[in-house]
Amino acid sequence: MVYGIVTIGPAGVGKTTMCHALQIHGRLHKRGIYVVNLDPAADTLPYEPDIDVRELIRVEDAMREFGYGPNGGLIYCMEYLAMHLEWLEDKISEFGEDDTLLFDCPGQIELYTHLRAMPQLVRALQESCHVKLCATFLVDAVSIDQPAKFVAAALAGLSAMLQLPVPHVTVLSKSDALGDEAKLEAFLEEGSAVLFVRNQNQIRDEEGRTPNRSHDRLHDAICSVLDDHAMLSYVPFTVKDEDAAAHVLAFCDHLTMYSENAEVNIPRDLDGDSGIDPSVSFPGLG
Ligand SMILES: Nc1nc2c(ncn2[C@@H]2O[C@H](COP(=O)(O)OP(=O)(O)O)[C@@H](O)[C@H]2O)c(=O)[nH]1
Ligand SMILES: [Mg+2]
Repeated sequence: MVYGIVTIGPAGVGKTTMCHALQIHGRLHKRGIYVVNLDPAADTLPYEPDIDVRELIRVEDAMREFGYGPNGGLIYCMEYLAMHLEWLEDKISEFGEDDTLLFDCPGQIELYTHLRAMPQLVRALQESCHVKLCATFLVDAVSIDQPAKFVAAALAGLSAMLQLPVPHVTVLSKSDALGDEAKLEAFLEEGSAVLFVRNQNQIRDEEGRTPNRSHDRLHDAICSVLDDHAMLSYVPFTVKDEDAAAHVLAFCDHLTMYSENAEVNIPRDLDGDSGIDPSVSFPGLG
C-alpha cells in the first residue's frame, strides 16, 4: 500500500516548507517519505523532488506557447496534468509497500473551489494508483487572531474539503509567527469553533472595541454548523519545532490508517546500516 498526503492551501502559507520538513523527518526516522512537486510554477525548491511535474510541463512553457499570464499558465498546466495522468501513474508505480508520498500542490485557490483538475487528480491517485490518501489544508495560524479571519479560513478549508473527497486535517501553519502561544493552546484545547469565536468576542467587548453584532451572529451560525458536523480538526505546525512534523504526520497516519497497516520502512535512497543520513538536518533549526 502506498500512502499519500495532498498538501493544499493558499500561496505562501508554508506547503512546500512543511513537505520539506516531513521529508527530512522521514529520513531521520527511517521512514520512506517522498515528495511529489505538483507545482509547475515552482522556481526553486528547498527539497529534491522524487517526482516533479515540471518534467511534464512548466508554467513558462504554457505562458510562452499560449500567451497566458502566470495564473492562466498555472491553470493550463494543472489541466494538462489532469489530461496526462498516466504520466503520474507511471511515476507512482515505482513506489511500493508503505511508502508515503507528499503531494506539494500549487496555491491557486480556484483549484480547490471549482476547477476540475484537482478532483480528477485525487480520484486517479485513489482509483488508478490505489494510494491511500488524506489532505492537509494549510491556513496561516494568524487566522485565529480575529473571528472574521478564522471563519474565512475555515470556509476556504471547507470548500477544499467539499471538492476533494478525502479525509482532511487543517494545519495551522507558521504557528511561531502568531507570537501568542497561549492563544494557540486555548484555541486547540477549546475544540469548538463556536466557543472560540464567542470568547474572542467577549474579550473584544471587555476591551471596549466596537462590535459588529450582525457579523457576530453570522460567525456564530457558521461555527455552529462546523461544530455540529465535526467538519474541521486542527493541528499546529511550525518549521521551528522539529516535533511539529511528527505531530502532523501522526494526524495524517491516523486518517490514512498508516500505522495500523504499515511496517517501518527504510528510505530507498539511504543504504547505510542505520538509514540515518548524518548530513540531514531539520529546516529552520540550522
Ligand atoms: N516563521 C515561519 N515562516 C515560515 C514557516 N513555514 C514557511 N515559512 C515561510 O513562508 C514563506 C512561504 O513558504 P512556502 O513553503 O514556500 O509556501 P507555499 O507557497 O505554501 O509553498 C517562506 O518564506 C517560508 O520561509 C514557519 O513555520 N514559520
Ligand atoms: Mg510551494
